[in-house]
Amino acid sequence: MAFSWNDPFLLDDQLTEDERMIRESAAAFAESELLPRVQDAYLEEATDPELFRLMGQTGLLGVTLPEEFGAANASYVAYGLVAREVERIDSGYRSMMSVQSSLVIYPIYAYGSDEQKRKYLPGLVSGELIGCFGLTEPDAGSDPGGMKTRAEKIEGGYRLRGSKMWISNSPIADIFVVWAKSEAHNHEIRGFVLEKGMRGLSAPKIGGKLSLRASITGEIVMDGVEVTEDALLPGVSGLKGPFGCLNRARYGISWGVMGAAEDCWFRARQYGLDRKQFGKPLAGMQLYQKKLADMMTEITLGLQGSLRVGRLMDEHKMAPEMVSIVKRNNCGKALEIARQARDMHGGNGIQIEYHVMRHAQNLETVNTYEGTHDVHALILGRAQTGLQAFF
Ligand code: TGC
Ligand code: FAD
Repeated sequence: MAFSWNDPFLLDDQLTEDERMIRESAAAFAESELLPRVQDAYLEEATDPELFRLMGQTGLLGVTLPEEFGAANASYVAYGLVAREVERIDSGYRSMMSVQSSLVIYPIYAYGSDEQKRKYLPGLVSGELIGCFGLTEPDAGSDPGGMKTRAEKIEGGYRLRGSKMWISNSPIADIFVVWAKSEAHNHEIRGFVLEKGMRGLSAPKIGGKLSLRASITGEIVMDGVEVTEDALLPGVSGLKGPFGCLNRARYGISWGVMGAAEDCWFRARQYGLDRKQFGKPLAGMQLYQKKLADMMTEITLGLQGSLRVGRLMDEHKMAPEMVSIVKRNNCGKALEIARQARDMHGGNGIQIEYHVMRHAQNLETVNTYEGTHDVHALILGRAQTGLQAFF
């Protein structure tokens, strides 16, 4: 049997026909719609809201939802494959997709009322509506249980006060899934669905990021936003609400970062074949080959890990700690691979048209959001010792 250097463990053979089709359409979309835009978007720190509609038309949003909402009823493995293809171009584009799918569509689907599902899901799946997810606050990042946002009970509904920080998509969002401690529910954390234009709601952009520049990030400011009872997500209370969404988004990230890492690996290999120093191709040098071998190994193992967790998710056998293993490992490995690829490109590696430094910069964020590398280490430490080391 011949060795397939760019698919060493024959990942493709382990996919169903439907999964392969979704992967191919995501790859074609990424190549034709995302790749031509990414350099300008990154340099100009500009996010085109139209991309949500284009992703929706291609069937890339909320892929795991049933067909009644216009979605593909696909597997979690298929969702991971979409993340991998989109992040092969840019982590920011995958961020836009995964916030919409796992952090906005999923909570409305899993915890929402029938009316909320009917009202919001078709538009979110088609990309006509853009969503965001507000958990993090200026003083509550790794410790979301320390949030200060409050929902005060008023006649017929709630009044929300507080601010959320570092929120992907928020300045262009139509729909805001926000988490607040609710006075009427024993001060438990509850989810609320807010809409653009509500009095007291604003979402200023956070400018000046040196990472994830193709994905817009902002705050969510809630200055006494009054909502009716039907804005409350009725189906969940406590931190397990936002974490239920994060399990899915973190899992998608574990695939996505492998896409970015593969792009860096393929580019470094090609660069080494094309570029000659000391009279021969760089790819013929031992040190260069060791780096390529490390990339191939880590990516191959990382993809197999994500595939296994995806299959377990599809069989309803996922435990959050499994997701921590692949989120943490794949993000850390992808970041290291992108930094190596930048180095292997020499001076050219710092230029936008060689792509690798953009990936490396992006992966700094991806290693931090949705639970930092170290926070996932603490989750895994607690899981095997029974001792929590968070505080
Ligand atoms: P802890 O005591 O561990 O748990 C509190 C309650 O939550 C439940 N729970 C989970 N449920 C489901 N899935 C999980 N992964 C869960 N983890 C915890 C737990 O069972 C318990 O439930 P109950 O019913 O007993 O009350 O909570 P803690 O406060 O000690 O938390 C510790 C820690 C560090 C694990 C946690 O807070 C954490 O993971 N921190 C990281 C924060 C984070 O990931 N933030 C993400 C913000 S969103 C984002 O970054 C989006 S970026 C998107 C993009 O652009 O792509
Ligand atoms: P901190 O929690 O202050 O952590 C700082 C450092 O301390 C880290 O190295 C961390 O590992 C370490 N640390 C923290 N606690 C411990 C501990 N107990 N023991 C040892 N070390 C510890 N959030 C959302 O809600 N929605 C979004 O859409 C969203 N999008 C984002 C987009 C971008 C571009 C970025 C940068 C962030 C986004 N986030 C979002 C926020 C993200 O989830 C947080 O940045 C992340 O959870 C870390 O929180 P923090 O930044 O407050 O860091």
